Formats: sequence, C-alpha cells, structure tokens
Amino acid sequence: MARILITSALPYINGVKHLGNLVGSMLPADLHARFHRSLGNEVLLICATDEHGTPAELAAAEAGQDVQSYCDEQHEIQRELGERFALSWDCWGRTSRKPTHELTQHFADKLDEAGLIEERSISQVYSIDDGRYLPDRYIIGTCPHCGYESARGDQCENCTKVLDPTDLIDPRSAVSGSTNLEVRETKHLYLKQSKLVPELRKWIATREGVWSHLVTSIANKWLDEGLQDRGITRDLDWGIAVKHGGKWPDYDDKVFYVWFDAPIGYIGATREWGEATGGDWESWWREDKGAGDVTYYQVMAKDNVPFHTVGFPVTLIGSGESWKRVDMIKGFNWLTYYGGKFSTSQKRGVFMDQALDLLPADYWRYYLMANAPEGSDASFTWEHFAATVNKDLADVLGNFVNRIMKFTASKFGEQVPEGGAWGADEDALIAELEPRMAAYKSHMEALEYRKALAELRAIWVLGNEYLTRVAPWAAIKDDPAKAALGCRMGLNLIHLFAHLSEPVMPATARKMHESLLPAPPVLPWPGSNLKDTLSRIEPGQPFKVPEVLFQKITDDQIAAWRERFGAEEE
Ligand code: B3M
Ligand code: ZN
Repeated sequence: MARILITSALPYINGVKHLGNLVGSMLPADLHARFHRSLGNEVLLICATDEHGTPAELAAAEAGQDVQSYCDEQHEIQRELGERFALSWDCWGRTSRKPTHELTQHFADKLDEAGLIEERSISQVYSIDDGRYLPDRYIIGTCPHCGYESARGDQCENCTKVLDPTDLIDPRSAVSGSTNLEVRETKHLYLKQSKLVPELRKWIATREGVWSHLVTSIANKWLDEGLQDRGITRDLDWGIAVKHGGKWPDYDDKVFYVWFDAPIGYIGATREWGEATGGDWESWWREDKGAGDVTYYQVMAKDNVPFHTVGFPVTLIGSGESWKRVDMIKGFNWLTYYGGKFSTSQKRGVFMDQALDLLPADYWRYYLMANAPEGSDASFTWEHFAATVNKDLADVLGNFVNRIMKFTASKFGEQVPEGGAWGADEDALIAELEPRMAAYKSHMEALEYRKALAELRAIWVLGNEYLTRVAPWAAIKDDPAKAALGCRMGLNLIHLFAHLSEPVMPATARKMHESLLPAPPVLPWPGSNLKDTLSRIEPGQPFKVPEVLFQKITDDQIAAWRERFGAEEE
C-alpha cells in the first residue's frame, strides 16, 4: 500500500471561489485522492483556507466585518461548498489556527539559526490619506513588465511576475484610491533565498520529466532571472506575529508575509488532522519520522507555481531539518469565461455556489475536468458546457444506463436474467476495453485529466457499441438466451462504469452501483481479470432501475444563463 499525500493550493479566505479556482486546484486534487483510494492506497488529502495577508484584510473591510469573524464565516461557507462539490478532504484546516502559527514561528527560528534571515531597512509605500503602509494588494498600479494597469503590489495577475509595491508605475491605494503616497524607510526580515540556489537547482533537476514543462519552465525561469532575497514580514495587523518568545522584539506591529506562512499551512493543516483524529502527522512530513515512503503531490494554478517550486522549498531546505518535499507538482493554466478572465473582484464568471444552484456537482466535475486548462488556457462557455453535458453525460452514459436497465426490467423483470454463453462479441468487448482501461488508469496516475476523461468517455461508448452489436431488443424474439446475456453484460458494464467513474462523478457512480449492489465506502479499481469483473452481477440477483441520471440542458436554459451571467466574448 503506497502512502499518498495530496495538497491543493489553499484557497484565499476572501469569498466564494469561482469555477476557475476550482478546476485549477481543489477539484483535480480530489480526483487524484479518490483515484488512489480506489487503488487501495493510504491517502491524505489536505486543504485549508489561506486566511492571512492583504486578501483577508481587504475582503473583511469590504464586507464591513472584523477580520476574525469574517474569516470564521467564510471558512464555513467554503467548507459547505467543498462538501457539496464532494471534495473529499481528510482535513479542512485554517492557516489562522495554532498549528500553522507555531510551525511558521518554528521555521523562522530555524532559518535564522541557519543564518538565512537578515534584517534590512527598506523603502515601503506609505499612504498619507490612509495613515498606513500599503504592502502587497493594498496598492495597485501599472505592471512595469507587461503594462497591465491593475497590477497588484505583490504580483501581476496578467503576466504572473512577482512584484514589489515600489515597482508599480502610477501607484494608488487599493483602499481609498489615493495617490497621495510617499516612500518611507521601515525594517523587515529578509530570507536569503539566493544562498540556496545551488541546492534548489540540484533538486529541481531531479524533477525533470516528472513535473510538466509548464511547471519546470516557471521554476527555472525564476532561478535564471536571478533569485532575489525575499521580504518575509509585513506591516499589517492580521497575521502570524513575528515577535514571539522574545525574538525580534521591535516587530510589534509586523506579521509574517502570507506567502511565507501559507505553504507552511499544508503542514499545519496536517497537524490539525493529527490532533483531530489521533493520526501521526509527522509520519507524513518528516523524513526522519517515517515520511520517507510518502509520495507527495501538489496541485495548483500556474501563478502559484513559483511559490511551490522555489519559495516553500527554500523554507524547507533552509530549516536544516528533514522535511518532506513535493514529488509531483501539477500546474494548471487558466480557465477563462468567454475568453476573458474569471474575476472575483469584478464578479465575472460562475462561482461555486451559483453553479450548484443550477445543476448537481457531478455535471460540473465532469465538464471541468474533461476540459481542464492543461496544455493551454481553456474557455468556459454555456454553449460548450451544454453540448458536453448533453452528449457525454446524457446521450452516452445516461442513455446507456437507462436503456439497458429499462429494457431488461421490461422483458425479464427487475432481476438479472440467466442464460446465454459468452462468445465472440464478449471477447471482442474485453479486447477493446482492456487497452482503454489501461490508458485511463495511466492518465489518472499522471493527473492528465483531459486525456483521462477522453478515455473514460470512450469506455462508455464501448458499452453502447456492444449493445448495438448484440441488440438484445432484436434477439429477444428468436434467441432469448442471447438477449439475456446481452442484458446481463449491460448490467455488468454499468457496474464497471460505476467503479471507473467514481473519482470523477462520485454521486452518480454510487447511484449506478446501488441500483445493482450496495456500494462500499470506496469503490475499488477493477482487478486485472476483466472477465471476472464483468461476471460480478450474477443471474437471479435483483436490481432497480434508477431515475434518469442526467437531464439535458435546453436552449432556454442556455439563454437564461447567458442572460444571468453575461456572455460577452473578450
Ligand atoms: N491562497 C493563492 C491562491 O489562492 C494562495 C495559495 C496558497 S497555497 C499555499 O491562488
Ligand atoms: Zn462494485
């Protein structure tokens, strides 16, 4: 049994996530976790809300709430939505809880002991009208690299370059819009990342061929451009105190930078899991305490990649302790909405709560992963969504299940028919299924979701083609045994499809399974003897025809949704 640790980028606390956030992090991580559980592996799927930094403060201010109660509320809202999307987290933690606070301070101490932290006096933008410093997202301006006009002080959303507030052209305050700004000197702690470049390069080289080209190229670009030492503290009220245990006494008003503590939140949330369940969290994270056999996967959108290929590894390596580092990073491009940005600030696109108002989670889970922005950006449109649902889910899978179950029930009653001898048609079916199932499995293993789901769909199609070939509705008149075998095989295919589809569409898979047999908590991956698997549903056993699995999306619905959400091309 392999031990599989999976983390997805921790969603910011600043409100409900949109489908672009979901498809680039939490959803694929869930598919991967479910897949490994079905293989019988020991899986830990960790997620948490990322609650510090300017995103939290700004969103709380906009909501007119204090930051703590804002975070408390949003954490629960995001939990509920995650559960409704069937995200099977082993822990849904919070970076604002004690474990992440303590671990962050621990890492700062260790890095300091290793001589990697230095105090520097630097220039920071101060807003005279707001009476405060403007770190990170508190300041907006034009990106000096790409000219994007709404770049934020920490990173340009458009070109993904990491920025310093003082880099911005025509800067203004994000709180008040004020341009009455001045530059003041203030002290901050810097992490001397540049010292670890040789070690980083050595480690990244070992990941060549494991990480995708997207991920490796972002990592190397950062190093090639000359890794800058990084300020890891900020002038903010909300966050993890820099001053702790008498250390750094004049840092009363400063907290650690959110990108310093957020990845440590992966470890912190695992410790929350340990505290809640009695599980041994260190055996997942400390190579000297049993994590040597863990395979660790991280899932994220491309703008987060630098922080995971360079930033977080610097913290782990620099500590001098034997922390587990990531094995596989899966990075995603952007999902766009009609070719433009999904945007939380402009409320453009479809958000997780709205999506579930329209249709159950499995419609979205399938569509999003089948069209995941892997090789390049992918565009969401209502037309494409409807076409995919109607074709793949309603016509191919839903219709297969419905047609064979209804037909069998009407001719033989609601029990699996007996008779008929396995022949050439069944052998041919197996010969077609085997390579497709192997391909599906290997794409799932590699987190290649477009390819994986194309195979899954092709597997469903094979079921339809088998039924068309055997045509039990024609055979029933002259050769009832052949019809019985065809129907029985159809029911066995439904059972097989339930197991194979579970990581993608857990609720639908359970419905399919339960129409035939009670479903165990995890539907195991089918064994290698396909003939046995396809004989599992035995003559004489009862079954129940389920309701129609997928409703088709109508033109009226498309029109209404275009109207409600806007559908202007960008
Ligand atoms: N919250 C950024 C994001 O949601 C950030 C990820 C943290 S991962 C440790 O895109
Ligand atoms: Zn089963």
